[in-house]
Amino acid sequence: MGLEDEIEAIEEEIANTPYNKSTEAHIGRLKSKLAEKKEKLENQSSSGGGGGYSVEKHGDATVALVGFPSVGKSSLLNSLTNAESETGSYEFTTLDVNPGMLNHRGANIQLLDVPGLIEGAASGKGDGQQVLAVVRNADLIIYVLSVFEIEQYDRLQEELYDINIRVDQEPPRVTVRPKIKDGIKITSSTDQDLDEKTIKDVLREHGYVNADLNLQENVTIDRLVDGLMENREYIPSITCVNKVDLIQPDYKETVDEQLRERDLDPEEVTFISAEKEKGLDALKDRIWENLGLIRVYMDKPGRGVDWEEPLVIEEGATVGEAIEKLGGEMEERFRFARVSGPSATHDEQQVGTDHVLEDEDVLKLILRR
Ligand SMILES: Nc1nc2c(ncn2[C@@H]2O[C@H](COP(=O)(O)OP(=O)(O)OP(=O)(O)O)[C@@H](O)[C@H]2O)c(=O)[nH]1
Ligand SMILES: [Mg+2]
Repeated sequence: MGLEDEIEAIEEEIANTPYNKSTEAHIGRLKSKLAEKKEKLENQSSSGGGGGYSVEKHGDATVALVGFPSVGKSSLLNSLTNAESETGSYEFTTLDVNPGMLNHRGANIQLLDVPGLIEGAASGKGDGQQVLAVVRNADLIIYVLSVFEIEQYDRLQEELYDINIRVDQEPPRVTVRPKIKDGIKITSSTDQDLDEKTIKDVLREHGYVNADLNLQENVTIDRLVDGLMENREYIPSITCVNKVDLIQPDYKETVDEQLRERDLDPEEVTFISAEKEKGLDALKDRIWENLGLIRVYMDKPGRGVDWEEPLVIEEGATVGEAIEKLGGEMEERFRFARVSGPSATHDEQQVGTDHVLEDEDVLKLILRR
């Protein structure tokens, strides 16, 4: 039996096994086996070459637009960035990943227009697997839905889950440390719904014989398996609904209802028209907010504060991390820094490398000669 057949057989068995206390450990073993076999298959096909759609990361962050064919991804990319992605009223216009750069609040955000992945892959007109692999590298996913096809959201979610992207999930708080003897020991900060046997069977299926497992959440089988696998990506998402220029105002309530059915709060969804360039500023702000970035304006010796091109770094970053991003010989020559703005108790506060910066701080580095 080939790997693909084995995977299919396991999937079928999982689907046909009712979940209850007496089958829990069995299902745990099956799901673990499935995860391991899928990883093996993935490694086989990626080492087999075949080119693919690798797009280099550029800028301060990378955002992937995902959606069915013809929902307006290319139109959106073109209206938000400097890119000129082909658009058309027929499907599968884009069969390669098109990058564009969006400059917003001083940050350079790389936007990737990912082709109509689903039908594209099914019809052989694009390589769905490889296209989706590009999405795995993104810092944020934008679901692009057309106003008349909100239900496509379900399918997009499934596709992303299948390629091991966990959208809007925190990584499981699971740590495992292999040992050389004494079997498997479990410590947990909370009560667990899973039986100890299930948890141990899952670990064994992943090849652990002796190990310390620490759980900081009440895990499900899926979360436990995810926590043990290294090929999962945890990426936040936002959703935008395009082509709103085509609906009558009274249809909006229907759309809202369809969103709510999918646990999407209409208030948190951005309604846009890529073609009529409506709602794009709101979308840019949402992108910025969900990337978790901050701007730090550098006060350069003799040149004053550069308000045009801030240093863009992750929320929670320290002065030390800012210096790292600046690169060069700053690190060795650093004596101390002066910070003004939201993170400072007063103007020009003297701080060290462990000071945590905030959005719109002004940073001056005092260096050794
Ligand atoms: N009315 C209206 N039409 C739009 C809007 N955005 C895109 N379109 C049209 O929808 C069609 C498809 O747009 P594309 O941008 O090519 O869609 P896509 O998602 O890139 O499609 P693929 O590349 O095939 O995956 C084109 O005819 C666009 O002109 C919009 O906001 N309103
Ligand atoms: Mg396109």
